[in-house]
Amino acid sequence: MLLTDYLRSDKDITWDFARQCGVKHGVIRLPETPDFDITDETHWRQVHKGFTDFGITPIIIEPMPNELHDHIKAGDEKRDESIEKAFKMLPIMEKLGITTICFNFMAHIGWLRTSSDIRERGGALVTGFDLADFVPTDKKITADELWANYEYFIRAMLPHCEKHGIKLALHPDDPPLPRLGDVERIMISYENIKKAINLIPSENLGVTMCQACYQMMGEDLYRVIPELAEKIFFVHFRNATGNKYKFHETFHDNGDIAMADILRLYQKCNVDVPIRVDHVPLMAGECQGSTAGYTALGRLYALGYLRGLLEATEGRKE
Ligand SMILES: [Mn+2]
Repeated sequence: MLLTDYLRSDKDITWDFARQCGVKHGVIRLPETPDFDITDETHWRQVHKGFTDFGITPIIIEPMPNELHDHIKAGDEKRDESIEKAFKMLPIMEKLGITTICFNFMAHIGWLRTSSDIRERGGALVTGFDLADFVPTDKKITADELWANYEYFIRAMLPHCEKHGIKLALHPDDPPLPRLGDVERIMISYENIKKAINLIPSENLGVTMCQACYQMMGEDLYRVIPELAEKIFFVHFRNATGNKYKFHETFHDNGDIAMADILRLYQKCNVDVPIRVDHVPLMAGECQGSTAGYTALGRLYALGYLRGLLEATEGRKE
């Protein structure tokens, strides 16, 4: 598999750690400032050059820029304009060799946790979710509306993705619950994900295998990974413990998933795609800031752990 790391477009210490750990390929988060125009090739080139000058080749963008995607998921009055803008990203990505977009279809409420100070091993702090602590918002959307909005989006987008060789890798909902208050959710089970990626048959539509989401759904990874194998475009190497109603993140070696076994399973199923570590603990001496789950030291540990497991399962590559 191809070891990557998730990097913001403004250089920070995680760029150094990634390079120092041997990462050469980036999953990049595009700038979300008003001066970055996602339809402007020169803006992309500037970001791209920042990475390549540093020795990191961007290959995936994650997430789909929220300035577009929020409208697309909600299906509001800015949807069509947003989809038109999304089309314009694709030829630019093609020119730059960025092949994949990791996207999700959670409307109004995205990745959600109810706490960020649960004690994990040795007092490291992790994020967690407990449905009992969830406070509903005034937002509303139904599963039927979401399915319609999803279909509208991929029906429009896929022909352009096919033309430019860009893959759409669907990330499951996190937490994978059917509703949070009046906000319903649809990418909450293997069955629904299968329905989503088969709705319009295309080689350019597949999944981001966020392992812990499937585990929290209650799915059997030893069934899901072999069945989805050809549709797995990208892996979030993530561990956690609990279930979809109540769970928390863990160190990568300390959750419900046997991580070495899972890497051997990918290998057995010929899933040879980019992989990145996901959601790490806050370790001693660090500040959380606004980056719960994405702090540097836990990531450093996770990267080394993943790199070691990859070498153990695949042999030394360089
Ligand atoms: Mn994930």
